[in-house]
Amino acid sequence: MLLLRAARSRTGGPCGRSPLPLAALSQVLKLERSRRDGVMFPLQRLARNLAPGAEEAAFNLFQPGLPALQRAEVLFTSGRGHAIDYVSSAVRMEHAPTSALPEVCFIGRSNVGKSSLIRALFSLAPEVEVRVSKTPGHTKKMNFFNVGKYFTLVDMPGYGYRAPKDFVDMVEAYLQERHNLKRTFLLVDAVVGIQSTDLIAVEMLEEFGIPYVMVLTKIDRASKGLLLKNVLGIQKFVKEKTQGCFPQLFLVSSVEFSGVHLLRCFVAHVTGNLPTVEAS
Ligand SMILES: Nc1nc2c(ncn2[C@@H]2O[C@H](COP(=O)(O)OP(=O)(O)OP(=O)(O)O)[C@@H](O)[C@H]2O)c(=O)[nH]1
Ligand SMILES: [Mg+2]
Repeated sequence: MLLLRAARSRTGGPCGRSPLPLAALSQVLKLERSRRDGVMFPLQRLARNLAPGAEEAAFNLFQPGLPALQRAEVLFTSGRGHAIDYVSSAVRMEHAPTSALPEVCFIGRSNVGKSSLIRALFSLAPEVEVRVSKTPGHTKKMNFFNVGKYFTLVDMPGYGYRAPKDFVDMVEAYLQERHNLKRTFLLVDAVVGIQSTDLIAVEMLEEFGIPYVMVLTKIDRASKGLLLKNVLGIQKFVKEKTQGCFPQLFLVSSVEFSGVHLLRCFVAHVTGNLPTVEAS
């Protein structure tokens, strides 16, 4: 569940959270080179472990330079005249806020790390509190956030274990009816890879013809070898079995902030707020 803290906390009041280490690019840039690359571009960093001559195309499709990452960070940083706000929650489409803004949503198995990732993306707007839980099935409603006048981000309840019983009705209706939906982020646990319930989500997205992106979560929990194995397996799956999935995977750790800066940039890009993204 997501709660908006009092506006006064924005100025560092009693409710405010201070930004976490590595939440801002300025902190990441102070790291030594290989650690910095791992935080900013975890997938490309992993590609260094590929066998010589291996196909690398799917590792390098979206690789923005520092100026684009910095422009995206500005969008994700709240300030005077640029509020990042929790809007409302809904269990049915009739209750979803009407929005003309471009929208992105985050779906995936319960406990895969959707709310944690959104909290990491919003870490430079400490007044927005995104609650996560050790027990699966925490998020029970669709939660809508506006990022200034630029785009809306939606946190979804998870499927699988203890999912709300009307999850399918809720998310299916949302995916079919939400005309301003620009991209769906399908989160998959990097340690265990694609599970049978994830295949149901993939089938749904493919059937509806909705453009989506796979995000591998909790990469801090996977060894480099396991991560590479799972990445190669999922890349093969995406290439052979999907039409609507973006061929590049996004790797994230909401604990270590790996991939979070790149994902902010991709969200800004797909919502039309960063039309030109120069390569790094
Ligand atoms: N190590 C590690 N743990 C994570 C990461 N992301 C999330 N977690 C943990 O995973 C658990 C579930 O995280 P949530 O963000 O609540 O998962 P969710 O997908 O929103 O779950 P539902 O709301 O039930 O659908 C929590 O205990 C988090 O602390 C990560 O990147 N690394
Ligand atoms: Mg959640």
